[in-house]
Amino acid sequence: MPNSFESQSAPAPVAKANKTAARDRFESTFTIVRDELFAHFTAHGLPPDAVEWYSRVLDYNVLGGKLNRGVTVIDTVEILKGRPLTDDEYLKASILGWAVEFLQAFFLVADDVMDSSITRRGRPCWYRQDGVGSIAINDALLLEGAIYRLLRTHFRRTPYYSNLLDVFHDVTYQTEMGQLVDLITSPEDRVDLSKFSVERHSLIVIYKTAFYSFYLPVALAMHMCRIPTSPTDKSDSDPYNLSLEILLPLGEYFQIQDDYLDFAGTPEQIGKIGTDIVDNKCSWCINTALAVATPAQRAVLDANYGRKDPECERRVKEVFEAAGLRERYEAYEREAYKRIGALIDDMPEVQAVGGGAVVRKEVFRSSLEKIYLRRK
Ligand code: GPP
Ligand code: MG
Ligand code: MG
Ligand code: MG
Repeated sequence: MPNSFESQSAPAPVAKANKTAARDRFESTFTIVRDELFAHFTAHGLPPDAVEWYSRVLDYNVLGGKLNRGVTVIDTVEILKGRPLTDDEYLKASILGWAVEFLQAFFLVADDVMDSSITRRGRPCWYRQDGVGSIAINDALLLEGAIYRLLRTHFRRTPYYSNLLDVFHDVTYQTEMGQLVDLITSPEDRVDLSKFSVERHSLIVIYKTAFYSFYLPVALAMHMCRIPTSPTDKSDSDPYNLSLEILLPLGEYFQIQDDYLDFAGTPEQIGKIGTDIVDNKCSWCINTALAVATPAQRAVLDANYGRKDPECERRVKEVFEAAGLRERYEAYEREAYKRIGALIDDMPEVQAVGGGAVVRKEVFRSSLEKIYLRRK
């Protein structure tokens, strides 16, 4: 009997082909970004070995992912404009898309060091490559610096340049706040499962993931389409606040998928070896298991969670299985999809927000469909 995931129908071939074409077109613009950044390096008189190092940093860390965040910027600009983009609009949207992918690369290089991860996107983590080690910290910072080069080159003369800078700075800071809480909730040497809670988990994942993965691509597209902000308007009528009401729950759902796949996904499938159990992470899995564990199971979790020992990890996984985590996750995913779908349904079809610009709920529906039932 197939479980409910397997029995879900696969995306229609045409939709899948469109998705691949959109991703390929976006990927083809990477050379523009790459060449520009090299030219800038060279103009500073950096020697060939430095340019070569930078080239490896970019190719290894910016490419190889799903590119969902970058493609979302382009998709959203298209939805907001309600027509195919001109070449200039496409280029601008793709530069913003790459800027988001550089932010993601910056975070992942640094996160893998902090989480002592082993593989990423099916290859060793960058810091574990021969001769890299702690140079990865500087490489992460270079990836971040590249964002502001790209923005300056392509947007300095646009009236919304400062909006782009603000949103990148705000979202980066929010992600770092989330990463801080993630890290201090999972000390290596003091495992105390009573410190975990669903409230703490929710705060961690909204800050460390939702702002940069879901709000950022949409907010950049909205700025590019000149949807006005109302800095004094904290109410629901501000389109950016309204977007957050959908995109933060969506990002929370996405990180819960990530937490679940850390336990249930195979490395071949997710491209990384899960480390949450040995890293003592306050993940959806441990919180869910703690809520239903019998006293005996709780004792096993207390004795084995967060220990750098494969046998301890195996015992924790056994409790996760016995606690029915797979079924509970399926139920969670169905509930999240329905709940977020209802939030989108309840929005007005089109929000007129001045200057003729509109926010359409298709923006949010498209983000939800991109991640529903994802297995990598
Ligand atoms: C995902 O956490 C969150 C990030 C990658 C943001 C990191 C933020 C920094 C400021 C560096 P995760 O550790 O669960 O991701 P993964 O499972 O991909 O390692
Ligand atoms: Mg990690
Ligand atoms: Mg992490
Ligand atoms: Mg994870």
